[in-house]
Amino acid sequence: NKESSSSRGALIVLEGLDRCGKTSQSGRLYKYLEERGHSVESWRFPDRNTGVGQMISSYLANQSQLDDHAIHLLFSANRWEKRSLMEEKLKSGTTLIVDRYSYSGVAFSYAKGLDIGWCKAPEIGLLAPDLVVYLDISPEKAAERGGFGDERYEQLEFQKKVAGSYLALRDSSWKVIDATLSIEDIEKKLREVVLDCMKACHKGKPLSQLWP
Ligand code: 2DT
Repeated sequence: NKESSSSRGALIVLEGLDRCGKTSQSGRLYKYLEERGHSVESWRFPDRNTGVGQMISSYLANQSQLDDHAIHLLFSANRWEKRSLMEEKLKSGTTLIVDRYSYSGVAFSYAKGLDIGWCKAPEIGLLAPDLVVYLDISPEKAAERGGFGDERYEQLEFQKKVAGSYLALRDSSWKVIDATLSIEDIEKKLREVVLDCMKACHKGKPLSQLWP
């Protein structure tokens, strides 16, 4: 029918501090949607598979040093190099579950002290998510979860600043889920907001661009 032939996928973004459970929840959500026959893909940023992604990866592993502005622009470029594929997928009806997006880009660089307007500028024109889910956990609680890893940024003091940045970025459209609930409860809440969003996109909610 007419509606299904023009229906598009949803751009769903998961954000939150390191160790908030984003990655395992996106995996569970992907499996759930896939098993129900939805066309869905699981994406993440940084996408470490591209040339830019490899530069980012070596920076995060402390194997290279870069000016804060330079690495910020690389993270943004890493989204720009995936933009056309992203649009193609969404328009052809595939829902994308994306682990981190422009909000991580701004939150981490702003936490270093860069100007927030400057941080947002290179993201203008990227596709705006249809849904942003924030998995909410305090930096202290996140740190208790077996500690952080060895990558740059994975330190309590810095994570506290990132939490502050996310607060500055959050708006009323974000769905905030308490990340200290059980895995199953989080999964259930996540499915609800995601299915609602997918329905709206199927019904013709237009794709839009950052920053709305
Ligand atoms: P993962 O541990 O999720 O792979 O993230 N980051 C991420 C930024 O500073 N800017 C960005 O634009 C993005 C997407 C967050 C690796 C680290 O990179 C940070 C944690």
